[in-house]
Amino acid sequence: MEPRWSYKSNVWPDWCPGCGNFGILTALLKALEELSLDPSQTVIVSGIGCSGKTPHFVNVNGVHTLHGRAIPFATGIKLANPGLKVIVHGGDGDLLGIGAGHFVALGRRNIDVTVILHDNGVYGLTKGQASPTLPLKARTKSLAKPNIQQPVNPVLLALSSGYTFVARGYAFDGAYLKNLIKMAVQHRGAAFIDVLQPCITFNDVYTADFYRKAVYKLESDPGWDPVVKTSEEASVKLMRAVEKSLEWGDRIPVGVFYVNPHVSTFEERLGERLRKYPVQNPSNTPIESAGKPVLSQEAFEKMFKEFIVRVSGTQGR
Ligand SMILES: Cc1ncc(C[n+]2csc(CCOP(=O)(O)OP(=O)(O)O)c2C)c(N)n1
Ligand code: SF4
Repeated sequence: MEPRWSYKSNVWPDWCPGCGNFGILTALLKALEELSLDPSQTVIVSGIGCSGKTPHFVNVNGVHTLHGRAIPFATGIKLANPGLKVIVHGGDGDLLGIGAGHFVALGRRNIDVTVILHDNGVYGLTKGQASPTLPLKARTKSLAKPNIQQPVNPVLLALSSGYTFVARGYAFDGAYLKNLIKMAVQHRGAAFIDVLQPCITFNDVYTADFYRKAVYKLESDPGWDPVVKTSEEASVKLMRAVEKSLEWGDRIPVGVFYVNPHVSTFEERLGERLRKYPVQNPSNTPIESAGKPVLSQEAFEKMFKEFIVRVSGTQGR
């Protein structure tokens, strides 16, 4: 069947030939097509970096934001219009360096947003500095001396931050990555995919050859089942996922580490506190009518006074 929409934009991807970002983009385009997501109801949000260019190459709504700020933008978009599908693309410098606090906050809140990490171990756009996922003592060709910092483990950080869908893929296994993206986007809650992405220009340690030898699929163990069936088994499944997340080196697992569909989303919790939120949220609340703000000056002042917090010692002023 012909796809309903064409998701590939006319902007030419200017990544280096052979970059793993191409694999991620292709998998994303295929996933959008197979899910037949309405482009007008889908938003891709990125930060800065080579990975940050992704929204330009996809024919859905897109925002290319500031370094480390893709998740706050995505949070605002989703909470203003909970009906949208929101997907974040970011590099490991973007999401786990300058944006690390926001990365944790999204998991803690379990907002229904998918985060796709282009994990290349370097700051690609700024010419190969060591990024948060490069191991201690690793020395890529762009570093004058071996890396002096400990790495962050993205899967472990996502699990401990509260993401309710956590997976890892590999940029050059497109069919497999496409399925992970589909599952993550369909998951209700904060979803995370760590994508191993060769940067052929600056990282000669984590090459396609390195990954080809090391990567194996979690489900090759017939006993592997990452899905939490009842809330009671959540901690057991989480601990198994944590254990697997520590595996790195000669053998690197890819696949779904953990899925917990039993946790409420931030949007649902907001709806319990603000009863009108599910039907009347910022996206469908008129703010102007016939060129005038809907809220009159008097109504604004009344509302403003209502929410003033009186601080003790100010004698009621
Ligand atoms: C506040 C701020 N600091 C620094 C920069 C410079 N800068 C641009 S891209 C980038 C790093 C991108 O690395 P990463 O997020 O790993 O993405 P990649 O390019 O590897 O995809 C940096 C530090 C910036 N744009 N804004
Ligand atoms: S610098 Fe690295 S990450 Fe950036 S486009 Fe080139 S190969 Fe890809």
